Amino acid sequence: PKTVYLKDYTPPEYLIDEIELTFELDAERTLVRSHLSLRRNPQCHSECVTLELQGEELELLSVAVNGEKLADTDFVITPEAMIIRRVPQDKAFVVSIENRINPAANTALEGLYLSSSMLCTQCEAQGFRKITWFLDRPDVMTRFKTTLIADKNRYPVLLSNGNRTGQGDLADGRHWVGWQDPFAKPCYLFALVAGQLECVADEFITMSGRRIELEIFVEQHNVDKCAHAMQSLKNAMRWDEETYGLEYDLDLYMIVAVDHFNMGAMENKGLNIFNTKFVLARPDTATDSDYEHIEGVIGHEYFHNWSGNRVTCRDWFQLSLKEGFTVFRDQQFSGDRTSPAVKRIEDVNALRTRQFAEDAGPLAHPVRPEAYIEINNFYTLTVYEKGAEVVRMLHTLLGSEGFRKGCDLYFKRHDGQAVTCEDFIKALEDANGVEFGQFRRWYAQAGTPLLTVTQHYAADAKQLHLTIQQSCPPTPNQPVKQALHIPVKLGLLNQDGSTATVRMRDNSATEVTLNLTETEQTFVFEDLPTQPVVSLLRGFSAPVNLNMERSLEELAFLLRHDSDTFNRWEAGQQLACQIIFGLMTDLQNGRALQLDEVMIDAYRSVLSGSFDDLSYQALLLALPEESYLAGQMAVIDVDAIHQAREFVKTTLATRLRTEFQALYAQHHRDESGCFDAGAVGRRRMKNTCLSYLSKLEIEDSYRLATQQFQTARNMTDQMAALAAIVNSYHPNKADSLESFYRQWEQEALVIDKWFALQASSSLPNTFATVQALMRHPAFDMKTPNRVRALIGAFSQANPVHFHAKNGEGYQFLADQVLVLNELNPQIASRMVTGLAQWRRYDPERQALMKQQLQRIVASEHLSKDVYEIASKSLA
Ligand code: HT7
Ligand code: ZN
Repeated sequence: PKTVYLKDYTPPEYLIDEIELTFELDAERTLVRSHLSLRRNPQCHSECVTLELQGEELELLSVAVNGEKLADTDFVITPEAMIIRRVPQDKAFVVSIENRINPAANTALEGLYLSSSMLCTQCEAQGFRKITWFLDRPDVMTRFKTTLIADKNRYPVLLSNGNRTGQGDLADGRHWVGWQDPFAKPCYLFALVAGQLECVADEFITMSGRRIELEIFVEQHNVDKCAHAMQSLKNAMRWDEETYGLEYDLDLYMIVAVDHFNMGAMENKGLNIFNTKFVLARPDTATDSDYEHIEGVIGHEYFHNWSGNRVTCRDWFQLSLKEGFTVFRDQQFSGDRTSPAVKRIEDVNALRTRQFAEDAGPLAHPVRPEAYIEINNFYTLTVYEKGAEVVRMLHTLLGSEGFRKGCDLYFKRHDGQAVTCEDFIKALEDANGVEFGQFRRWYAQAGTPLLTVTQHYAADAKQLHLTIQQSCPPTPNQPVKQALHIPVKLGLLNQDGSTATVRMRDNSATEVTLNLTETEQTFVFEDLPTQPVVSLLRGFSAPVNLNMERSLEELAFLLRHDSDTFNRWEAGQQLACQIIFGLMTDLQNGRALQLDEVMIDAYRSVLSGSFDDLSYQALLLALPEESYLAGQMAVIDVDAIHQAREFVKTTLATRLRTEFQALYAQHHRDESGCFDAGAVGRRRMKNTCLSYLSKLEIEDSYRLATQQFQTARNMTDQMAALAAIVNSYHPNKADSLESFYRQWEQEALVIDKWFALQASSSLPNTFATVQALMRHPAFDMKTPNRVRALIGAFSQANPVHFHAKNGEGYQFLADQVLVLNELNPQIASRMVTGLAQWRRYDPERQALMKQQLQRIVASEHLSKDVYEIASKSLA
């Protein structure tokens, strides 16, 4: 397959000012008629007189230029394009095309497809070319006029981008609706939806007093699960006005929820299409985390209206321009809506466990990649999450006001344009009169930098000398790394836990941001009568690994006293990590395990502390995840990690049982339907206690879990109780799973939870359960949410069983990848990532994983998606 390079970018030879699209919709035979108003791009001076339009898997009926039908000799159709040999050069012209497509056969869910009985589209990144021939690239921005025609009974609702311009009935039982989008947009933002849908409507009055109609379309049985999504949308609209001064531009904002979707949601102009998972919520069907994710994703897609739609990407290498920036914006929004401390910890946790692994493996790539085979493979944690960290660092360096000034200039300067990451940085620079020369390297250089920190306290001079070295391991195609500009936030603590003043030369403050720009730099802090405790990289001010020697006592001290909420949590994580790694060494050397009292005391003090934010307290009690611990090891030993971590959890539960029981009782009350921070926090604390207590494997805990399971009136509590039952040797496990299934059989999203919970259990026989679940009547390979719930959870959230020494997990995954490859290449290639980290394991596992990757690469009919991930993993 062909590789596309950023260095080869050239502007388009033609532009399409307008498209008139007509769809005669039918599940199996949809007719597409399109009139493209084209002209030569004045910026492009090539001599070429041909026109090449992208199109795939289309049946051509006719093509004409300026109304004259083309003869077979006037054009060529290849599997990927239509090449018209000669088109007018000196004036605008119209290309008219008629083609047919089969949405029902489209299991890849890209282009126009059938989801349950509804027709819908997904055009990002290159799905429009599966609808009709077009210049399918984001720097071609076009005004769309769309007419949808369909059977009125089967498809009473017909939606597309922009404003409704007309509608009417046709003689043959069909009807039509016309749509016009006044904003020119790239075709990846085109959307249509047709189906039997109910509309939940509301309105929003913008800051300038305009009335916007808000409409959420769902299937009839989901109408009672839209209130939270609607409220989230209104919250997001208000927040973007207040925080960025950005107002919505059309008079109508529509969201449609579909069952079959490859990702979370899509920001099509005025017509967002969402995975049902990120719309539907009722207290008894969705957990508190689901509620938070819905608000986050609704916000994310809404924020794209400016960061992505009004200002879009010049080419797909610039994807992080819209995605990194929009993730940063949705993180800010969610932090403001819930708890900034908790949100930051959750985001960093996800970044460090997942993105850092990507950045350290064979699929590592810069935030702005330089080459791809299949662009769909580059909707990655690096482009999204690391991209957001890069924007966050710019925010840190400029401060809120400076950042806002820069964004104002960016949106003003580039409104209606398709631009680059460079344009974004330039706007921030110009608005603030600063220069980010070296900082740009964050966009081009892959890999996670490592900061190695040493300190020296000179008592007589009352000075602390802090030396920070930066390095970055090589990544594919980038053997040598350059120094980055890294903002490092720092605070100092006195021995009694109070804040020490940070004095550098003539400046003093309670906290500073150090600008690390060299490979090694020493910073001197003055006027410190006693040696302070350093709190470094506060708020996780840069996406780096930190290597700084700390005693358990020092970490316990920071866990008690650090005023930075992120670093306080981080101290607890590092304390747990050190202890777990010590226990793993004991295990490997056959020594009896014993938990250090420092850990027990530290957890006791968290349990007995007084916290306004109970969600934060619950996070302080969460042990580092197995995947985070794995990321810290040279050779990952999944069994030792699991055993050592379980030992810590069980010992904490045993030693602090009274405290856990008391807190459980204190926070246990029925607040179903209540989603304020207080109620969510109480549920989090209570369920954290339940999770610890279930490790005791005693009658008392079993009773607690059963009681909660049977009486819960909200999904957070019911799911937490079921998890406690499923992840222990609870005697009622089978019955509970069965009754849960029967209770929720009709709710697909709840059944996804039921699959995922079983697939991720570390208890014996899970692999057999997974195999049985693959044959369960509710399992369906064509539904991405189900595939992620079963195959994804098993291969990505069950290290002990997926990495079973006999290789059965690997073989299972490869089998499923090959089946999925035929149905849905995007989902198939996402599943391959379970094997990508093969070099991190012991030689036996390496060989087994590699063998499955080789088997995948050698198989016939491999999609570009799967080929790229599997072959790069092996390279
Ligand atoms: N911008 C959207 C990306 C997306 C997507 C990409 C490839 C294939 C399917 C897709 N569905 C949605 C989502 C977002 O980041 O907002
Ligand atoms: Zn996005």
